[in-house]
Amino acid sequence: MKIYNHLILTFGVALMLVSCGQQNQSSNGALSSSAAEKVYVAPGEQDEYYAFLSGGYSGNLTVYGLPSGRMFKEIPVFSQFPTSGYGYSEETVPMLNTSHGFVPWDDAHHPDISQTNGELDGRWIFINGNNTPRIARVDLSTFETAEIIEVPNSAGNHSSSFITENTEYVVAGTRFSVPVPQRDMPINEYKGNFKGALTFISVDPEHGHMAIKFQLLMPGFNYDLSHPGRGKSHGWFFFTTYNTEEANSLLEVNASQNDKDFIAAINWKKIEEYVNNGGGTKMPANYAHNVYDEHSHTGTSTMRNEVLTVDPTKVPGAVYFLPTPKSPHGCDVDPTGQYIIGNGKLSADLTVHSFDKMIAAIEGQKFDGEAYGIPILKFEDVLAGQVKSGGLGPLHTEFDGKGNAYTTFFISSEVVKWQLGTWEVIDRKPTYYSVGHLMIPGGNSRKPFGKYVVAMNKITKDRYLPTGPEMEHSAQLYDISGDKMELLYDFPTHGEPHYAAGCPAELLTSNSKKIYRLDENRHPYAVTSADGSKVVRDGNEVHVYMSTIRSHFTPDNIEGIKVGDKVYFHITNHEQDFDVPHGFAILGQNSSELLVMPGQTKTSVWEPKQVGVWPFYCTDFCSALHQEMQGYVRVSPANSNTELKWSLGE
Ligand code: K7E
Ligand code: CUA
Repeated sequence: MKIYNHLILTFGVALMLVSCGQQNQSSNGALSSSAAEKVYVAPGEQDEYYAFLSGGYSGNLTVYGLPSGRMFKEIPVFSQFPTSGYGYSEETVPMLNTSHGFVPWDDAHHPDISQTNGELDGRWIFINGNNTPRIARVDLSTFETAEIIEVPNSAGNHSSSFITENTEYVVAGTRFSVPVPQRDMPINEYKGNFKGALTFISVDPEHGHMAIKFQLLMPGFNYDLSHPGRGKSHGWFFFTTYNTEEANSLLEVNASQNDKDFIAAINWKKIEEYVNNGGGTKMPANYAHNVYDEHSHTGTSTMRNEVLTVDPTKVPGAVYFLPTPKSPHGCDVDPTGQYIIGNGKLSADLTVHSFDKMIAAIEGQKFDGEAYGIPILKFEDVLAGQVKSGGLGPLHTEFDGKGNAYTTFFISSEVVKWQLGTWEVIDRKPTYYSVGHLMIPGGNSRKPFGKYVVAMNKITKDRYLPTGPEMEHSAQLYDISGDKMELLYDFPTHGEPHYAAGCPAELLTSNSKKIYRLDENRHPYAVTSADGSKVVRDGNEVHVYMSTIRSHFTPDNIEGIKVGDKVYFHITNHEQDFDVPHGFAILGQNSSELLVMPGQTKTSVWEPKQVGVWPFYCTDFCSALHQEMQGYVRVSPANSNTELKWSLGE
């Protein structure tokens, strides 16, 4: 009970600090005019970096330019998106299929760009869905979601989606431990019975296709964040844990009892070898694997029914626990792969573990007991150093590649710059307010681009004109090219960005697709020439093979549709010029409009419920005669004999 009171007191004081801090910090005054020059990208000029910010509860990924903070695109990933028809068009509905049925939303936290030899290669970006555990792969030539794989035996897929240094694996770690396999059992029998699945998903080096290689069934802790080893520690993966108490109720108190939780160090190379030699246990599972094909412009969903699980105690030398104070959140590895930083969110100090010391302790067999058969190393044996930061509530750390680290502090609302090796604090700057993650382009690779850091703040309050009770979250851009950080700019963000990933613009611009080639379109309902347009009835299903070009639909008059029909509009955009989409909308459409890219085919289903003559039109202002880009569908009573016919220009 004493601890309980103490905690309440600590949180109370912390909360007071948050609110006082915010009131005092709001008058930071004007910045120097050189700050304005540093973020000004003149009309017609382009940004130096891309930044991909997770959308949190928007389920999507947003694309920004740095240093301007201009938003370029919202990429729909886990959420339906009427702007393009994603998750509404027949071709993209399968992308959101899961073992729980169609799930048109998720909570997306951590984007990570693919790497080769520990450096960003700009081919794909991965992102996790927390709520209904999924990992998505977005193609960085099209900026579209190319694949989504569901993660069975997982819950609150949070310590995800981080990749190894040659994109061998993307990991998905469970936040909540659950019964594995899922079953009906009393919640208070959690302790010792629930499991935490850490899933290693292999990535095909050529096509990027994902497949679950194995799931490590760990003790029933909460696995919060993770990062891969790199350089000397390549082959290992590190995960922070909290709730090593295995509490199942009032976690704010009951999961804060232990002075130290763990960072789990996983030698995935060793486990890979074990499973390649026939190790592991196949377990029935049920999960969806959804793949979008760029040539048929169509997604397909396949249900998988088996997963390979590994008991960590069966692979000696593969898994160790590193004691880490105190309910650590972020788990970050420096560019050399030597230091593993645990951000104990209830501690003021940062804990830095040494990879070399960890290996020496393992070789010396110096253990401090075990947890569920997994050896625990001694804190002092693996500790490289502690950063006496003077901040409160450390969450996440990034690196500039010049020997410095930058850590966010949620409670004291600041970014603290410190030096690797000396653990000395060099600089600190306030954030407005309550910062979560931060991002340096390439900051979690062997080669960071240490010019800017973006801080992603949880509370916006007075930074922008008020917009009622709900304010968008706010990011801040700092110049980190000098010894001291310089705050340059605030910009609003969409949803709730947790983490972000960034890269130099030229890594992506030369591969960015401009059109889909019509002669490569293999959609089964595509019309690749306007005279191929037709309307085909099959019972009460009607397929309209329609094409678009500035500024008409072919056909634009259709008769013979009846109430009770299910009408499939398959729209092929015949444009072969960059940035000329056409849209399609029809009155009473129960899904959404479609936005069809040049050379692409998309399908919208329409089930007319009322007799009449109903217009359709193009939703994207595509030419001076865009308003003329329209047509009519005549809908007759269900029992009528109106002849099916279609035309253009008659
Ligand atoms: Cu928001 Cu990485 Cu999900 Cu910390 S997590 S803030
Ligand atoms: Cu096509 Cu407007």
